[in-house]
Amino acid sequence: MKIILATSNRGKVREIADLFSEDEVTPYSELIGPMHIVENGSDFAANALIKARSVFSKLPKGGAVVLSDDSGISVPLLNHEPGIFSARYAGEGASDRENLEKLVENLKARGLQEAPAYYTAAIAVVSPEGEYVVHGWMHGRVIDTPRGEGGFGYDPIFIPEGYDQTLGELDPAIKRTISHRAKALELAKPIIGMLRSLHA
Ligand code: ITT
Repeated sequence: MKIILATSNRGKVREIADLFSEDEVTPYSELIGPMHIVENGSDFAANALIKARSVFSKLPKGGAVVLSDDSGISVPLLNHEPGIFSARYAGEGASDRENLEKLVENLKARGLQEAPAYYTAAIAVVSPEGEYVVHGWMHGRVIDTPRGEGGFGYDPIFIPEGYDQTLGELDPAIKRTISHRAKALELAKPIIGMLRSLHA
């Protein structure tokens, strides 16, 4: 089945395509060009639905199934920042590196070399038959010194529970089994399976 991804984040596209290898996964921009989507929801689920609905509404009516991901990292000792603002923590249009550096600065400003943290992913699926949202989480800690070049976003400062290396250093195969996105996509799989049988 063709799944249209409502994301412009190449790191997400890579991870989602790896986890849905049975299906044809296409980023929406290849079909309808780039879109500016205003993510003004008050939580991850609302923003995931906004993205998936925006893309769904621009596609020809019929068999399209759109999947989106809204995700971020939260640090309880920093009032759960950056949370839903993870992509724009250092300002609108900030790079992954700038956002990560702002988080490191804020840790240091509180005298913290590390702090507990968790990633959240909300995955929305929008299809002609209905809308669905599922969540996944990955717990661990953030550190004040980036390590490794793997993954994307905040991965060079995030150490998952049970590991000593950051997601920037660990094999991507490990992230594929333990990540917030992997867990949410595991729950999305039966939904996609049901839609696949309807669209076959
Ligand atoms: P789309 O809205 O186009 O999907 P985006 O990057 O703007 O792309 P979000 O609004 O969901 O996506 O913001 C997610 C941010 O959270 C992302 O830019 C990263 O900084 C961070 N993030 C989410 N998942 C991550 C992961 O697996 N590893 C590292 N950082 C992650």
